[in-house]
Amino acid sequence: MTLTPNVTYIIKIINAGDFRVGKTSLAIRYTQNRFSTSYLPTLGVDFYSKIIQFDEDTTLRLVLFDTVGQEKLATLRKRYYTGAHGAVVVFDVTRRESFDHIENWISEVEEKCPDIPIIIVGNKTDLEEERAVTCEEALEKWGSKNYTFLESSAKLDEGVTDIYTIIAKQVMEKQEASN
Ligand code: G3D
Ligand code: MG
Repeated sequence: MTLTPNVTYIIKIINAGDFRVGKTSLAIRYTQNRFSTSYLPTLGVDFYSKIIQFDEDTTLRLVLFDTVGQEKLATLRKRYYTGAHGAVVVFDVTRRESFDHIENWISEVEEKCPDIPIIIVGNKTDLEEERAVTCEEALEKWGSKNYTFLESSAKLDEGVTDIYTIIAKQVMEKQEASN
């Protein structure tokens, strides 16, 4: 973590998960408070940033790194993981396949960034009628001591702030413990 004027720490958060689960939408919702229905992959932006007041004397700049269509190209993802402090692994609650792939994404994150906090997110809860994975099942599988499981809707702005507030907290706790 780097010390800069006005910002106490810069924290790099990466996202992972299948294509179209809502990774970019979550990052845009959190940093710009909007939900874009335009064709997101063409944006070509690879990170989003937001400054938060963590506690009375700590200001954090969260830098959310976003894959821009590299979900299918493992070789392109290597550089992306470098130096990450935390990871958000996303699936789409309406697509079981994306839930089944969580394991692979976690393995890759843990291989490239051993020992960073990981939050698992079931996104698109607004599509309740199309749900293919229940909250209970996901919680049972991933809500263990090692991971935090949360649900969100980038569209309705539900649960989004929690994701990044909790991961920031976990990163800071880890940092304090290692100091
Ligand atoms: P990705 O970055 O993981 O590839 P995107 O995913 O953020 O590009 O989102 C993929 C599609 O899912 C987009 O649809 C986006 O609008 C939609 N989406 C993302 N989050 C939500 C959500 O919480 N609820 C619903 N209903 N849709 C969501 P389009 O069709 O716009 O490309
Ligand atoms: Mg994207």
